[in-house]
Amino acid sequence: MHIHRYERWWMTFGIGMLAIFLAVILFAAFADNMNPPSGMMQVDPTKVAQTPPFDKPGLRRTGPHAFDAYYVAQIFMFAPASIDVPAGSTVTFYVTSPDVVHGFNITHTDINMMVVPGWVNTASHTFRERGTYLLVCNEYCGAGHQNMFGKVEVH
Ligand SMILES: [Cu+2]
Repeated sequence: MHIHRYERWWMTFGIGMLAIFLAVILFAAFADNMNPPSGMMQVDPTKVAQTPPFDKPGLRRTGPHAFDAYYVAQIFMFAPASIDVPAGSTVTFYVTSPDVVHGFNITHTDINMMVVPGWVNTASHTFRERGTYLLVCNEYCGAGHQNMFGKVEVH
């Protein structure tokens, strides 16, 4: 069977690209150790209010400059609505939802998570600059979505 020269170039190019993509994925997985999350925390969405630590959402100090912040995102509020930490603190956020999918986005940081009922999402940020950081829900979650916000005060 005769394959036109240009056709052969395109096939070589296409197969070459697939080989490069595969090499990038394998490199990230094995050399950079980038893997999908495993052992993620789960929580029964119908029992969030009774499940520690989400039965008492809020800030816990874990070290001189370290905090854990446990949040419940629900229609249409965040609990806690506001937290207060000293500048230079690293805060690890743990968020879950008892109802629908919400967003958890803290402005001027790289914290931007999807909050899915049944799962605990987590991310950390070191707040070096003083100020008030706005926390917003950026996943449309219902009629009161625009009222769903909180804040992080860094003093
Ligand atoms: Cu929401």
